[in-house]
Amino acid sequence: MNRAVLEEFEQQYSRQAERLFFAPGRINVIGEHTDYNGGFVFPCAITNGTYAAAAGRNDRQLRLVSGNFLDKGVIALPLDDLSFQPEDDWANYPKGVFAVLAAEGYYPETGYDIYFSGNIPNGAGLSSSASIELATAVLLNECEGWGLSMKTLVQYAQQVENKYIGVQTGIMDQFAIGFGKDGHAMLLDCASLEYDYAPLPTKKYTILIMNTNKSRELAGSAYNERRAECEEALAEMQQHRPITGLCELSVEEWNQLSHEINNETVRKRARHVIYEHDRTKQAVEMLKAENYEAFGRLLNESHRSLKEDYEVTGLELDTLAETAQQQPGVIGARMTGAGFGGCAIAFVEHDQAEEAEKIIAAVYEKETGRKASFYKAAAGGGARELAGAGQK
Ligand code: GAF
Repeated sequence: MNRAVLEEFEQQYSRQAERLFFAPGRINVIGEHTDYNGGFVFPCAITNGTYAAAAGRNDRQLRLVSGNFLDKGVIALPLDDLSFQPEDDWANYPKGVFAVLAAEGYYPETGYDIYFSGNIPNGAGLSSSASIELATAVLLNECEGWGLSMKTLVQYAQQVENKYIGVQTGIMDQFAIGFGKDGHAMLLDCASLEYDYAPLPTKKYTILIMNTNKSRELAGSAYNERRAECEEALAEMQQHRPITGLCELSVEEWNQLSHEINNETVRKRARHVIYEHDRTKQAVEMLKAENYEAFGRLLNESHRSLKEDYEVTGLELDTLAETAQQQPGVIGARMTGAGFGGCAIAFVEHDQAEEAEKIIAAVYEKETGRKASFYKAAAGGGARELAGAGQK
C-alpha cells in the first residue's frame, strides 16, 4: 500500500512525495453516544485507514487529491482562503484541519501537495472523516515541526467537526484514531480524557464488521438533534443534582430522578446514555475477567437500547445485529458508531465466522433488498508517519 500511494502521488503531481503518513479508522466496541455526555467509550483503531503522501511547495498554494474521489480531480486552494465550500466536498476535512490550526496560531508559510488514499469504506460509520483529519493534522505537525502533542491534535480535529463541518460530535473517534494500539481497544473517560487499554479476545473471536451499505449522513440533523435532547435532559437533572454531564448520574440516582423529565423522548435518550455508560464499564470488566458470554450480552443490550431508547438503528442495522445475535458462535453483536446506517459488529468464534456471515448476508438481502459487505477487524496502531517516502 505504501509504495502504491507514493506512486500515485508521483502520477498526480509529477514529482516525488517527501513524507508519508497514516491514520486508522475505528470501530466502537461499546459505549455509544456517551462521549458527549462525559461518559466512557471503548473503541479501537483498526488497521484500515487513510494514507497521506505529501511534499512541500514554494508558494502559498494547497493542492489536494484523493484516490477515493479521483473524479473530483485536484482541488487547488490558496492558503489564505480556507473557508468551508460545499463544492470542495471531501476536501473540506483536510482544509478544516489547516483552518482550525491556523486559527490557533499554527499556519504554514508555504503550501503543500497532498495525495490521500483510504481503504476504509467512506460514509460507513468507521470514521473515514476523523481518519483524514488526523492524517492531515499529524502531517502538518511533523512537516512544520510544531511539536504539538497527539492529545492537542485530537482536540483540534474534533474542532474541525464542531466548528468547521458543523456536526457536534464528541471526541471518541479522533481519540481512538490518535491513540490506537495493536490488538487493543481503549477505555476512554470522555470527561477527564484519561484512558487505559484492554486486549481484545482475538485469539478466540473474529470481530466481524457488517456494513449495511446504507450511507449515513453524520452531518444530517439527527445527530445534532440527539445531542440537543441530551442537553435538555442534563438541564432538567441539574435542577436536582450538581452535575456537568449526564454520565455523572449513577443508574440508581437516575432511577430515583427519571420521573422529573416530562418529555418521554428526552427521558428515553437520557436512560440510554446512563445505562450505556454503566454497561461500558461492566463490559471491560467482563472482558478482563474473560467472561466472554457476559461481555457479549452487554453488547446485545447496547444494541437494544440504541434501537428502542436512542432510536438510531433502523431496519438495516437491526437486521444485521439481531440476525448475528442468533447465530451459533456469536457472543454479541451491535451497531457501531453514530448509527442511522453504517456498520454493525459481531464477536464470533473463529470457526463459526464463515457460516454466520453466509446466513447473515442471506437474511439481510431478503429483509432489506440490499447486499451487506463484511470485513474482519484487526485493532491497529494510531495516527503516525510511515517510512518509505523519499527513498524510491
Ligand atoms: C460519531 C461521533 F463522531 C462520536 O463522537 C460519537 O458520538 C459516536 O458517533 C456515537 O457514539 O461517531
